[in-house]
Amino acid sequence: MAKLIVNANEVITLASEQKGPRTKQAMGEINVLTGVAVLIEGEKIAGIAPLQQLHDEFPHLIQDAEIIDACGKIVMPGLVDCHTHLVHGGTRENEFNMRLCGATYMDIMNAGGGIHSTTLHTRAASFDELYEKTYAHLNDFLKYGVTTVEAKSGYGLDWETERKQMEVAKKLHDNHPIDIVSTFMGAHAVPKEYKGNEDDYVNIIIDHMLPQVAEHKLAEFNDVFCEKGVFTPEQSRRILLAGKKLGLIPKIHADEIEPYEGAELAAEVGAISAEHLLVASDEGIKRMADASTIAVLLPGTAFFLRAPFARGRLMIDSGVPVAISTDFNPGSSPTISLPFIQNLACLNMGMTLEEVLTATTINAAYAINRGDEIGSLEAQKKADILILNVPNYKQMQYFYGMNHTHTVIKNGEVVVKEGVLV
Ligand code: IZC
Ligand code: ZN
Repeated sequence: MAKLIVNANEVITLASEQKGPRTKQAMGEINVLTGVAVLIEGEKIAGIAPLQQLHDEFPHLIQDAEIIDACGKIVMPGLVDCHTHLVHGGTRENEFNMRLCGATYMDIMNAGGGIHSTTLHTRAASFDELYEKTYAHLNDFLKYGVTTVEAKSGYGLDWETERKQMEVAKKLHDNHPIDIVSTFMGAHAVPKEYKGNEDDYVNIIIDHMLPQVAEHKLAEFNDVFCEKGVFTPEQSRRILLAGKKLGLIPKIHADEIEPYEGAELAAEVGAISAEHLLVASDEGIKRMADASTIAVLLPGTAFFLRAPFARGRLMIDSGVPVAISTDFNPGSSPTISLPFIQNLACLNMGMTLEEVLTATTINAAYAINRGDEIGSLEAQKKADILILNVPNYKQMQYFYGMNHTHTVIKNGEVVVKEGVLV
């Protein structure tokens, strides 16, 4: 049966003539429609137009469509969270307290905690334990209006566990309403066993892990933590180019803690995106703009690590397409609230209310190579649609720290109603 959303005060479509990720002033053009209804057929959007026009174009569909009354609220595309470390064992609240007492993220990691701590917990967890824990996290994402999530491996640092993480993500993609897009991140840290022999681990990733990821189609992207004390730009380049040869699209954790020419490397290897970029150089930003590399900015991490925020305003003005994401992970950003991240981006990276919507929908979709399917409300795109409990989109960020999600429609099905999972 078709569905028809009526009585929306605003329908924010994010539709545009411009194909590809939005840049510069196009990031601010979100296309706010009034007086229109949204018609859904099966998993897809059939049309968005004034009711009479939909009646004329789709008489049979409209006739017995189920009516969803938006009651003066706003309608927009489902949010896309394009950078998370979704599948992981354990939590790291003790490290949070250590950081509040003065320890840094890197101090903790170098002392064997941080990513190494989560690796121990993820190795120890069974497939079913990881599946159940992550399923609960996904329910929370859905209640906050997120309908697609990218998920990185990288807490195994051995093949068996990396594979387990990606297979958990795959099963969740099949069974949970949220769509999951997988990224292999064997190069998230050098496992303790390889301290002093870092290149041996790099060779294992290149010769052993990447070919299996590609052969078994366990991921679409290949990500590296290019950071002082983790992987050098040279090691990162080798890993990313080896993956690219196998069809895995490069992504980079770039310039998160210390400047390391990660943005420059992303542009050089043709990465789809460079992520974090807290301390990216002017030259790196310029090269990303020239190469159309998407900047995936993660202001929750800057907030939680009390680090300087990425220069989002400068990146947009320089022509870099910007997406924003939670970076959901147990160390540097344990939140699933993409609406809160939108708020941080407005207040700390100089982005406008319109730009943060673009950055969490259509540009985020492009950052995971899904720009043709999701991220905007257009005929023939997936019916991933939110009804938010505000009368206009400007109130979303104005009433901050709240969850305005009222209804979530995923693949044409109502999965959250009045804020509650159905
Ligand atoms: O578990 O600390 N930066 N990877 C790179 C992270 C943060 C996640 C973590
Ligand atoms: Zn990350």
